[in-house]
Amino acid sequence: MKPDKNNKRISKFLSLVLRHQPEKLHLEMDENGWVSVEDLISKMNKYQYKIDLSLLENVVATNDKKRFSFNTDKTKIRANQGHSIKINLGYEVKTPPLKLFHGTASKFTNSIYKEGLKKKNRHHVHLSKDIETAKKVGRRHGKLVVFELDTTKMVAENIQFFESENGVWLTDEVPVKFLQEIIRE
Ligand code: HQG
Repeated sequence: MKPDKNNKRISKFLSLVLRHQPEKLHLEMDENGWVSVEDLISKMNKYQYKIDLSLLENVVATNDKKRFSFNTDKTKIRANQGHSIKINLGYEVKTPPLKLFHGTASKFTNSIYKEGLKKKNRHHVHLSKDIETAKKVGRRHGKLVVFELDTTKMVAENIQFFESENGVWLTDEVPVKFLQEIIRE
């Protein structure tokens, strides 16, 4: 298998166990989402994934969306965002850029216009800093629709934002009144 293909396969598996199902590998995860690197490597090797620390470092460093981080001494690893399991990422409330975007699909917009953006099975609603990223995120789901958010009004109403380690903006929900549709393909 080509190295980049193998990296992708490992990255997908890491997303699964670090965001959604640590129990699949019987990994112990702390309340901030960290698991032991040593334990992860040893259990992945027992589960059809041939991996050592240098390959894991390579997967983390080359991941297209910087999905994972090590702690400073590289004894622990976690996913930066995107979890469905309950953990506390410990991100601090931060003032967002003036505009943020959310890419989605046309099949969801009836419901979005009724109830606003909801976090569904993730921890937060995910928002993009630029339109191009929002387009990519939205196209994963179907025919693209992009919303622009008026973050100034949202902050004025005490809605909190967080920025993940890899530059994704997160919030709990976005009521309809803050959404403006800017693209429908
Ligand atoms: C939609 C990827 C109906 C929402 C990306 C989205 C991102 C509603 C879908 C990250 C709704 C959930 C997250 C409502 C929201 N009614 N549908 N009221 N409110 N939705 O995948 O934002 O590759 O959980 O619009 O890059 O698409 O995983 O969220 O379409 O950063 O690292 O429900 O996932 O990163 O879909 O993507 P998702 P998302 P990774």
